[in-house]
Amino acid sequence: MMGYNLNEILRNFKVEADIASYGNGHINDTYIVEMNPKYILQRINTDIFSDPFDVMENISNVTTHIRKKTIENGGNPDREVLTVIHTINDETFYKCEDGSCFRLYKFIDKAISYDIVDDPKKLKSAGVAFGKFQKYLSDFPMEKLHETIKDFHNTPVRFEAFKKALSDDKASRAKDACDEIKFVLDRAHYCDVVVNEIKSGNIPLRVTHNDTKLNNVMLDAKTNEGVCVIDLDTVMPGSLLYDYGDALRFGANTGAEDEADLSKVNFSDEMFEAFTEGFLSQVKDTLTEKEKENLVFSIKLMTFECGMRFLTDYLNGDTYFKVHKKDHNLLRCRTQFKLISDIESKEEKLNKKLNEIIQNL
Ligand code: ADP
Ligand code: GN1
Ligand code: MG
Repeated sequence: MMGYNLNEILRNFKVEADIASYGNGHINDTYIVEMNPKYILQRINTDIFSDPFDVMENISNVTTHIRKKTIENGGNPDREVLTVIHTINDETFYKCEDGSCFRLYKFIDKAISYDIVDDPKKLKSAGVAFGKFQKYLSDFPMEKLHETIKDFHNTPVRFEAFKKALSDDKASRAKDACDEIKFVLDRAHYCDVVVNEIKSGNIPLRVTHNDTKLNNVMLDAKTNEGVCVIDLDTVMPGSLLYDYGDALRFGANTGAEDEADLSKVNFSDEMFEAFTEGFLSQVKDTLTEKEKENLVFSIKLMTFECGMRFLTDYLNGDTYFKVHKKDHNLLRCRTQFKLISDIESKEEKLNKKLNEIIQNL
């Protein structure tokens, strides 16, 4: 909240109320606006999203599309899709004199975004919500979307960034991450599997969310059903595998993403089943053979990519992800690599279970 007069900023949205920091996002600055009804005020991270206009145009178009589908299907558009509140000048965000950009959303009430769950029903609900999100956007004109972060899930490009961070070693930390660096280098062959299948046309591009962390979906506080998919900054053309793999990277972790005690970090078979059932129930009609073949691999890939990004940021001196403690990015990287080892040790079993689920869809 430092440095900004948030009430002053809010006046540009014709609202005035109490404001407090909110949520556990790693990217944007999020505040709750306490009034009736409530709102979410967010400062867009323009170091990461260099063109906020493009971001907000994507979000406006995508939410308009989902709103229409929600109404057609008898849902509640005020709750089941983000609502962007315009400024008094009818813009989708407000730009301050110093260049900071703020947006205002309707607050999704009586719903929870979880950082961790131990109830498979909740993860299944998240799966249904993320699957439905893709389904609703399956006829969205993909060419309308801006690429808000270039090469976001291009794992080979992420690998190059990692190698550069390693050779620059700006923060002199490479010596403290020898095992983690080796872990990445040993798995370099994971990087281009999905991008190559996309390039050769074997895996289709779809409109995807690209950041399907469990805390980017709101679940109903009473029923635990999925309510609304949020954090739409990275909605771009991508692979269904990115959304599936990333959601399980986070949601099937028995520990927190930054858990220091790695004995608490395991890949849960039960959560894997629950999410897979939920997600595939929504996308089963469009799923291709190549996508099916790579579902389990995609969990490894997305976990690898994310762990490598945390490690890259650690080596660069913590310039991307928000950090709240010493070696935070290294701790996060370690949990991801522990998950990968766990998945690698039971990949066959996971694929067998997956095939059973697919057969029963
Ligand atoms: P980041 O990109 O930093 O992750 P998010 O858009 O995910 O930012 O917002 C951070 C957190 O704020 C979310 O995990 C959620 O808990 C809360 N949040 C965001 N938008 C809303 C909303 N419209 N209604 C209720 N809570 C929200
Ligand atoms: C960031 O914004 P948030 O906290 O939902 C990141 C994701 C990572 C995730 C790791 C725009 O997600 O790509 O997977 O952290 N978002 C961006 O927790 O880089
Ligand atoms: Mg988020």
